[in-house]
Amino acid sequence: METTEGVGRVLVIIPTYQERDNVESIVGRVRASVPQAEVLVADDASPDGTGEIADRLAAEDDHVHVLHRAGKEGLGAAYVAGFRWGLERGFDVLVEMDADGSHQPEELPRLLSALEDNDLVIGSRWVRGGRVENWPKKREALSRGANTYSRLLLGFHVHDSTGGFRAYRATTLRKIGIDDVTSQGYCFQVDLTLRTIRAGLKVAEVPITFVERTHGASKMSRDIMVEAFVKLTRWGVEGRLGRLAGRDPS
Ligand SMILES: Nc1nc2c(ncn2[C@@H]2O[C@H](COP(=O)(O)OP(=O)(O)OP(=O)(O)O)[C@@H](O)[C@H]2O)c(=O)[nH]1
Ligand SMILES: [Mg+2]
Repeated sequence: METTEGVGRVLVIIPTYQERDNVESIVGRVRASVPQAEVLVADDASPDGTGEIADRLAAEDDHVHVLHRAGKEGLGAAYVAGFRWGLERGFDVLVEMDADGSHQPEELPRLLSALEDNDLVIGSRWVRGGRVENWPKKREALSRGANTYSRLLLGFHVHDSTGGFRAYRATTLRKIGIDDVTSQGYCFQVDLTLRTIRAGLKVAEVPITFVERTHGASKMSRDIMVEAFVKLTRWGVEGRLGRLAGRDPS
């Protein structure tokens, strides 16, 4: 069996909003795939009872925890709260993973072993060996387009900077600082990628198979896409102006 000893204590953070039909299965799969890791479900008071199901799972298993948040504040805010929870409790590695089954817990051991030589490991759909299952062509084009845009504009070499299946060392999060992160959707992932690279830390991409959700509804919205486009463009322009003026863009 794969161990996580090489990277220390691992916390897998799963943000949830209206994931009643997914939460039990995803938590169970994480516990089976990386038994040493602990799980934190960060629920934004889902009206469908996701938080109560998570409470039951936590009562049955001391490696499962629940962070109940007052209301829906977005993915970024849920992760920042989850990271803080884990950093305060001395975890060495903080993993981000969706609840909807798109990110497969069985691929986690590969991400964690890559973290032994890196500061951030991103599960990537858009490197050799990575793929998506059951995604409409439109979603694929959007994700590829957003990633190409980020890469060209921000000048980094990451192929899936919007991807949300990733593992951070605690030292990485402490160094880049999370207290002033306000980005929410895909933008949150790009924001933290950029911070990690600008801090001079090592980022690796590991190929994953991303599976479209089969239960529940997507929380992806027009606002999230607009936020990503506006912020990415701003960071790109600011970075270029900074370089022109001979300043460090960070
Ligand atoms: N706590 C919390 N979790 C959220 C919020 N918005 C989304 N999530 C969770 O974040 C994860 C990703 O959201 P999804 O709706 O799957 O978004 P997506 O993966 O971009 O969209 P699809 O590919 O269509 O599923 C899921 O586990 C959601 O339940 C939120 O406001 N608060
Ligand atoms: Mg999803």
